[in-house]
Amino acid sequence: MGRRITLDEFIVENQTQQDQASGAFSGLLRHIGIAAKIVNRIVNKAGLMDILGVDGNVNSSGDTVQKLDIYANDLMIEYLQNSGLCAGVASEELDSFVSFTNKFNRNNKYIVVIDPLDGSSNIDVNISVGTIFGIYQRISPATDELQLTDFLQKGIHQVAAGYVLYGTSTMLVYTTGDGVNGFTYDRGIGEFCLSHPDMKIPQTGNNYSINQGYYKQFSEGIQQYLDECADKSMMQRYIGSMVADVHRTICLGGVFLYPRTINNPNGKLRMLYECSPLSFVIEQAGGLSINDQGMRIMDIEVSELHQRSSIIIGSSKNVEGILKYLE
Ligand code: AHM
Repeated sequence: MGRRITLDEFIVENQTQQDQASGAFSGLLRHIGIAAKIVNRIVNKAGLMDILGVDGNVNSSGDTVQKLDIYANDLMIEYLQNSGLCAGVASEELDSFVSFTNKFNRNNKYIVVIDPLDGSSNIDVNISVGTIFGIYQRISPATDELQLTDFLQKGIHQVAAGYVLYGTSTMLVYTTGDGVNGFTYDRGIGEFCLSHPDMKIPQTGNNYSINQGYYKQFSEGIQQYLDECADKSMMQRYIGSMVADVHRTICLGGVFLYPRTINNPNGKLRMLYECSPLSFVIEQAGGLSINDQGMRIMDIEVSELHQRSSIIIGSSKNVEGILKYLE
């Protein structure tokens, strides 16, 4: 077996091929990779440390905070700050964005949006969780303070996005707008190694992924679509960790849906931290991502940090096939 390219080597090689990839941008991706290794280590031995269970608080998005959410959040922010390459971060776990004010960071042109530990309610029962990130260029001049508008950007303005899946193996998958590549963590050498070059989602697939328990809360159109899936005996698969459900969808084809419900009339998932980054990845892999009104997620205006959205994301033919059921 030949030697595999490491994430660092891949980033450096790509940096020379891409105009937009300055050294700073590549360094930022590398630091996300380093932080992911540490989160991975902690997630792996969470049961041995006193970091399972709830923290006792509710975050800005209204979710119960797990101890590991806080741990992953603090760690990611610390690494992004120490990278000296990022001007600030908005996290699903924080009410507001964080501006890095030290002299190494304040003039940087990139900002990061992050869901440090997606699906964390699954962690206590040893089910896969993930980290999701998106990188944007700031809008405000690098000499000024960061503004809220630096973060309220549509998905199409992302310069990179990706996720880390802490699953049966740990994978980092990312795009810089030139296809999608996946790296599997090799514990023996402590490196992410290229294992899934140029990932492509099948154009169509037999899996559909949705929380079927909300059936009665969905619109009539979504209910009809689900009835049709059942009539065709399609495979229903739902982990309840978006990263894991979307990763399976990329690998096998099919569709992941989190439509509006009565309890979540705007959808549950967060535009900045979950929907936009994963939409960028899936589009780059050849798939589609829309909301349940048929609008492309990446084109939707973002007016608040914790804006929620419905989402239908997956193989192009599956997503196109759902359009006729939407209002
Ligand atoms: P979290 O950020 O609190 O972990 O919530 C996000 C998760 C997603 O990973 C997943 O797709 C969804 O919530 C599951 O929601 P539900 O339990 O309503 O099906």
